Amino acid sequence: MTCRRGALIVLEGVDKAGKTTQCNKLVQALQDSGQTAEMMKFPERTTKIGQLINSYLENKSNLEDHTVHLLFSANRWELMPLMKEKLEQGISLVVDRYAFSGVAFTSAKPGFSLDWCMNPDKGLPKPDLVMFLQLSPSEAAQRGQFGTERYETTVFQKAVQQKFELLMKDSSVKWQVIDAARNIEDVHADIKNHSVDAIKAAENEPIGELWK
Ligand code: Z5A
Repeated sequence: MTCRRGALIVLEGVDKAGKTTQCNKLVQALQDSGQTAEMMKFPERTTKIGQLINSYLENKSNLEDHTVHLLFSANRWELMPLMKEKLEQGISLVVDRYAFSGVAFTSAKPGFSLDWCMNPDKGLPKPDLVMFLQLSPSEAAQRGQFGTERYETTVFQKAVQQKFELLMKDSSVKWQVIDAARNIEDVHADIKNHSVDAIKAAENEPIGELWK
């Protein structure tokens, strides 16, 4: 590695918590302050695997539950070389959902253990910071109706939230809970502060392996 590496920063959270809004603002703020930063999101719907996932999420096709879980994971693995390359070039990546969404959404379905769900993502680049945007169901409801995609129901989202809470107990991952009920600028200021610290801390550290 010839330069200081970039940091892998992930935003997770329930539906409508503001993940996409905050990822965009964070990348802009980092760039404005002279840092090299780019945004990525999962699922990345443009690849061949991503197109299968997109069709499933839009309820245009059905896939068996184990199969779709593995496709979500494969969608991360297919972008792993690019992610590593960018991090090693000193580019910080701000990522909208990652393996934690993968595990939380599938394990909220009947018959899936957390452990089974975590296995396919073991060894992916480990985030230097995962910020969980916390928002209650009633506050989320004030941000508009659920859309028409699969998983967008109150009951399922509550089950997902509980799975995220289990994942956050894992101290091998650096979690930071963010109160996402505040206005966009206040949430952004908080996220930016944590991110600047994470970028500094990651500079001289090797890229870790998730859940290994
Ligand atoms: N999924 C999976 O099953 N397995 C996996 O491995 C992965 C994902 C990676 C697609 O997600 C689905 O795939 C998702 C999980 C599953 N299913 N669900 N549900 P997606 O990321 O493509 O889309 P999304 O997750 O449905 O987006 P979102 O959660 O609805 O939105 P968000 O990114 O958290 O929020 P936003 O778009 O930034 O903001 C939502 C609205 O709130 C918008 O009008 C904003 O202007 C407003 N907003 C944002 N912040 C605020 C504040 N602070 N105050 C007031 N209003 C605000």
